[in-house]
Order: sequence, then structure tokens, then C-alpha cells
Amino acid sequence: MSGLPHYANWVNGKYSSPTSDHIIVSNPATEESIATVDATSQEAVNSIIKESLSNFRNGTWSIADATIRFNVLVKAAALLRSRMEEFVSLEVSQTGRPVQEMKAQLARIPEWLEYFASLSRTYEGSVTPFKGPVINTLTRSPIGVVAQITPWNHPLLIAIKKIGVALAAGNTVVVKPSELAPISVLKLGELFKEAGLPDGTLQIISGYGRDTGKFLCQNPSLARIDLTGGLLTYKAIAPIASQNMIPITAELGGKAPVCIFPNMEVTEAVRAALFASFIASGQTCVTGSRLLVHADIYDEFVLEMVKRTTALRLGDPTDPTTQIGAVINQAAVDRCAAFVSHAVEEGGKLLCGGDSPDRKGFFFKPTLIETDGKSNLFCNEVFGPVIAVVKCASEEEIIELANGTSFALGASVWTRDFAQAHRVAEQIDAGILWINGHHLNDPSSPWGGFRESGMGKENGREAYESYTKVKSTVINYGVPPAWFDAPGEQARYG
Ligand code: TXE
Repeated sequence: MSGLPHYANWVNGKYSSPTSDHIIVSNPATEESIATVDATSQEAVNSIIKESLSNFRNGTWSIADATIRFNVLVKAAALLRSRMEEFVSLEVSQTGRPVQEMKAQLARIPEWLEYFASLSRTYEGSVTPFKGPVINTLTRSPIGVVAQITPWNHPLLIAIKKIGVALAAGNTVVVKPSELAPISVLKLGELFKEAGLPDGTLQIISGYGRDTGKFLCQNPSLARIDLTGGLLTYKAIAPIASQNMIPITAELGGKAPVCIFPNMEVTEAVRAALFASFIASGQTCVTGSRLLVHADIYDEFVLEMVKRTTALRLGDPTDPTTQIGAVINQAAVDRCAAFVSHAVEEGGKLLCGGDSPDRKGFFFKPTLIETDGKSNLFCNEVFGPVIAVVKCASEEEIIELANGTSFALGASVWTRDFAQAHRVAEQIDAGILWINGHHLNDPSSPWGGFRESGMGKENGREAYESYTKVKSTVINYGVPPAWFDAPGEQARYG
């Protein structure tokens, strides 16, 4: 499309020539096209992976001293900080999320690079308590070329989380951002090059998931696939990855319960729920999409919650006073509307919102629906600002309902009772459990769910270790290799 800027793939340290097919990227808040990106073919994907493998094997990065990796990642963090404004503006225009949200989120992203830089520099292997006159060391090395498939909801945060850890561990990375919001990630190539990353160590390619994403995950030379996306995407890539014996980290959907107990101040409980439910217009994997409210506080909570939800300022994401931005596309608007009508058909009570405002762009009003623990809205992920509110008779019922879906990613427990906080938290099955908080995260803190929410972790030592392989070296300094010469009790077999 003429007149639009084109962001080409970043391969071997430079932008490649644009592909003949382009994908148009739009601003969800205005519905206007803002850029085009490449639609990478299978042939190109395979050739990029082949070159990436040879880049990995030549060792420039994979066996580089940890001090080198540390310096590059720390410099990349500093460069990112210095270009914050540009990246914030790209994120706002391709996601339709409010500028205030993106400023706050992006301000912390360099911490991921710094954390993994430090881990790379300080990670220590170990020595096992191996029996006998033997020393057994465990050392870690990078695994190879890894594919990272990232989503549109937090384009830069999720890409940096994954890129940072994989590079820190010495791997070569091929990242494919979402076709809906790929621009900020495509801009990272130049930044890492400037930070000193060897060419060909970070390859950034764009394309549709069903094509480019699939081609990438089908390649047998990968050492790991790291996906943040939908369950269906995981199910599409898992069979072929398993045939090629490629492990997968999968950060999928969620249906996070926000468990509210009566000893909370109502105003505080409402503040907590507002943030948990409506940040990013409900488009996060840990959106507090089920408000499980104890009966003793329920009526007061609902009254205040509806008042505050209705007053949230929805509008132009570039306006610093806007609190609720757009959802990603028309399909998201339609999905929200379908969840609302299904919930009402099932007997749910619409408390507020329920439709799109009368304005251009893909918007959906923050919506609360009173429902029960069996409804479609309660059990299935909307990935938008449509929230189930359920009145619960007891602590036991809150726990039972919290565990009542196929997801197990995030959950929060809000109470002033210390013993209750621990008692309830212990019984909720979730990969990330917050007490008197929601959505708090840190590069050092493992992030990932159970069951249909996925497998493996982002962040922390767990993520770092998943991007390495362990070599067990057994150094014998006293066991004679004499099995066939000295049979019997003295000879050692294992
Ligand atoms: O994700 P998709 P969508 C979940 C959430 C949401 C659902 C669908 O439940 O409702 O996913 O969202 C690439 N082979 N999350 O449709 O399609 C795609 O190009 C390889 C949770 O947007 O899974 C993109 O880069 N790759 C979440 C990435 O997968 C494929 C964030 C995610 O897109 C592919 C987003 C294929 N066959 C959605 N098909 C979170 N955990 O934060 C698609 N892709």
C-alpha cells in the first residue's frame, strides 16, 4: 500500500528486502492503516533458520564470555530507556491502549534485560553429592536456535521478556511478533545491534501465524518454541513440535479469579477489582475476569463497582487522561458482544456496559455481568472488558469457584485476615497467586500457568534454565575401573 511506512524483517543484522506480500497494520482506535510489514514465506523462514543455526554454531554469541553478554544486554536496556518515547508511541498506535498504561508498562521493560544480564553473569553451576571419590559438576550451556511467537496485547513487554532470557543464556533467537502489532518488536533489531549483539543472533520476522508462525514451528532445527498466545495455537504447533522433539513453553489464556472477602474496605476492594479487570481493556492473560465476592460485602461492592466502572474514561488512547482504550480489532468487539448476549440469555444480569460506544474505532464499554459459576461467561475466556461478578456465600464457595475452570494462571485474594489469606491462597490452583495485589510482576518472579493456561515459565531462574541444557560431568578420582578383574563386593558398578 503506497504512502505507508514499511517495516521489513530484521535478519543477519539488517533489514531485508521487503517481501512481495505485505500485511497491513492498523490502529485499532482509529481503524486507520499505519504501516505494512512482511509476510514471510516458508522458503525464507527455512533459510533464516539455517543461517541462524550456523550463526549459533560459529560461537560468536553462544560461547561468548558472560561479561560480553552482560555488557550487551545492559547496553540494550539503556538504549531502550533512552528511546522510550518512540516505543510508547508505537505501542499506543498499534494496540490502541492508553498512553498512560503504555508509559508505565514500558518504563519497566529494561529491567528484564538487566535482570537476565545479571543472571547470565552470576549464574553458578553446581556440584552434586555424588557417592564416592567422584566429583560431579552440573554446567549449563545454550540450547541452540529458539523460536519465539509473541502476541499483540503487550507486544514489547512479552518480546523483551523472551528475547532477554534467551540471549542471556547464549542462544540464537528467531522471534515472530503478532501480525496485529509487530512494529515495536521489528524496531528492536537496530537497538540490539547498536548495543553490540553480533549480527544474526536476533532475527525478527513477521507474518501471519497460520503461515509464517506455522512454518517456523514446523522447522526441525529448533531447540525450543516459546509461545504466548491461544490454546488453539498451542494445539496447532504441539503435534509437529513433538514429532521433532522440540520442547515448548506455552503461556496461554486465563480466567483469573479476584477473591474478595468482607473484611476489605469496600472502596479498596473496588479499586482492586477495577484495576484487575479493566487494565488493557481486559486483554491480558491474568485479567481479573471473575469477581468472586463474599455475600457479606456483595451489595455494597456491586453498587460502588458499577458506579466506578461506568465513570471510567474511555476514549482516545493518545489522550493522557484516557483510562480505557480500544480492543484490538472488530473480531474482539464481536466476541465481547457475543459473550454479553450469551450471558444474558443464560440468565445473567447486565450491571453496566454491554456494548460499544458510539465512536469510530474498536471499543467496548467496560462491562459487569452478575452470573453464576456454571455460565459460559464464568468458564470461558473473553480476552476483553466483559467481567463476571458472582456472589459467594462462604470462603469455601469462593475457593471452589476459583478452581472451577480449566484455566490456572493468575488469581488474587483480597483480605485483611492474615490466616485467611494464607489458607485461601494455599488452596487455589494457579501459577501466580497474589495476596492483596493483582498483576504485580518482576523479571525475577516466574510467570506461567497450569492446565489449559500452559506450561513452563517466563521470568526468573526457571525461564533461564529452560533456555539452557545441563551437562553432568562425572570426574572420577578414586574408583578403579576393575569390574571384570575384581568381581564381587569391592567392584563398583554404578
Ligand atoms: O492469539 P494467537 P490471538 C490468548 C487468549 C486469546 C487467544 C487468542 O486466550 O483469547 O489467545 O488470541 C501466532 N503457528 N492469548 O488469536 O492467534 C500469531 O501470529 C504458529 C493469550 O490473538 O495465538 C501470534 O504471533 N504461530 C495471551 C501468536 O501466535 C501461530 C496473549 C498469538 O496469536 C499460529 C494473546 C500457528 N498455527 C492471546 N497461529 C497472553 N497469554 O497474554 C497463530 N500464531
